[in-house]
Amino acid sequence: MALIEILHFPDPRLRKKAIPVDKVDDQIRQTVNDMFETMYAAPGIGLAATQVNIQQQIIVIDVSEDKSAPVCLINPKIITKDGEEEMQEGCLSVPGIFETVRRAENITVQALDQQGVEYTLDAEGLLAVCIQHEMDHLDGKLFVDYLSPLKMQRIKKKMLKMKKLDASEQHNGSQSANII
Ligand code: GNR
Ligand code: NI
Repeated sequence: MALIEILHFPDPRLRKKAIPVDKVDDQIRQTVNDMFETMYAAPGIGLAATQVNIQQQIIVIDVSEDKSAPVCLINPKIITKDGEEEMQEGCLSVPGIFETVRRAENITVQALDQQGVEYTLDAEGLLAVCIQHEMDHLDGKLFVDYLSPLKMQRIKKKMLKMKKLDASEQHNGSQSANII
C-alpha cells in the first residue's frame, strides 16, 4: 500500500480525460487499494484516479463516518438520473474551497467493482453527489467549473498564492514557517 500525491487546481493534468480500464487485474487492484489509502488519509469521501495523475476510469468513495462503506467504481456509466439537489461541495484538489453546486438528486450507475464484476448502484443524497463529482474528475472537470468566472478566477489566484507560499516554506525550512 502507498499514498499517492494529490494534484491541485489549476494543475493542467486535472484536465486530462481518463480512458476505460480494459481488464481489472492485480495492478488495477493495487491502484484501487492505494487510492483508498490516499482518500482515507486525506481525509476525503471520494477520490478519482485523475486526481492522482492516473488517466484511467477508477473511482473510490466512502461516505460513511467510520470507513465502513468503501465503494469502488471502475468504468462507471450513469444509466438514469432524476431530480435536482444543491449541496455544498469541497474537493481535495481545491483545498479550503467550499461552494454550492446543483446536481441530479438520484442516479443509477453501472460500473465494475474491484474484482471486475459489473454491478448497478442506486444512489441518492451525498453518495449521488459524490459519484457525479468523481465522474466529472474522470472527464477533466472540476466543481469550480460550475461557478461564475469571477469566483473561479478568485479561487485560481488563491490556489496559486498558496502554492507559492508552500514552495517558499519548503525552501526556507519548517523553522521559519513556524514563527510566522
Ligand atoms: O472529500 C470530499 N468531500 C466532498 C464533499 C461534498 C461533495 C463532494 C465531495 S468529494 C471530496 C473528495 C474529492 O475531491 N473527490 O474528488
Ligand atoms: Ni474532487
